Amino acid sequence: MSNPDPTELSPVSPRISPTASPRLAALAKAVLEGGTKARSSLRRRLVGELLAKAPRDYQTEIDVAVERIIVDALSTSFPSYAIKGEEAVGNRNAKDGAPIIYIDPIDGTTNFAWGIPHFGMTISIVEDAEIVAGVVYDAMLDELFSAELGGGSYLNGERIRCVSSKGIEDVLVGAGLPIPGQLKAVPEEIYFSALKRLMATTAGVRRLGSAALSIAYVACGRLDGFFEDGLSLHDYAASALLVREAGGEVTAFNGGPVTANGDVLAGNRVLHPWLVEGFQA
Ligand code: 2AM
Ligand code: CA
Repeated sequence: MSNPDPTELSPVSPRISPTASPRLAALAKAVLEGGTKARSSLRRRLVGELLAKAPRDYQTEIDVAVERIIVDALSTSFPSYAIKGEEAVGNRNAKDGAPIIYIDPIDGTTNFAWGIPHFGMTISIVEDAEIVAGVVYDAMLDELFSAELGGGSYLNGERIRCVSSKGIEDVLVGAGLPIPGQLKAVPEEIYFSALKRLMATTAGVRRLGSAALSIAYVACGRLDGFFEDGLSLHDYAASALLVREAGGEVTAFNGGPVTANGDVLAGNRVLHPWLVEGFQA
């Protein structure tokens, strides 16, 4: 009897691209492990159980526990990489120019803390200032999104692509409803006028509560576009790669490269320029 193919022993390989690198497989395995913990821990938490990192910016003990699981899964496999987790559980520096692993153990912590079963878990690798690999996991639906630069975007092993929208009245767009202080790139009037324009003209606006999952939804065509301000690379890096590898666009609100403000506007190629117009004063 011949030896079994080692890739067949891995539960992740059928769920990512057939051409995925070992490092993407490692990210996928780590996020699935973290997902088991998050899924089994979901319940309404009362305010006394939450740590407020800033007003209305929460952390639960599960954000920390999941990040620990992910760091433990990755740190020995990637000894030369820097690690930057949102909860800073196992952050470490590395040599200048080393790749960086970004971890957001729970994206949509407010949903998670209130027991709402919609949150994402996301890990990405940035190398030479470029997002080169990323995974986003919906632990409640067991949906694993993954992408690698030049390798396409996948959802549970199936190739995904942005949809090509037709009329503006038939598009569904996700958007963040900012908490005070979250708007960094534009004044409130501009942000709310962009939202109002969508409410007046499109099929609807959705505020789902996880930027990582909403942007991944643009990649697979469940949303036509999405925008939110004040995001960090932890939140959006993997999803931005998913959209680009699915044939869509990800920019700042002004159509240029995303900056440290974290204003992220994702859309399919037809809709994206129209969304950018909504932010012109
Ligand atoms: P988080 O849950 O990891 O904090 C919700 O609007 C989306 O914005 C989530 O993806 C959330 O990520 C992100 N976000 C960014 N900055 C935030 C903040 N200060 N407070 C709450 N959510 C924030
Ligand atoms: Ca988070």
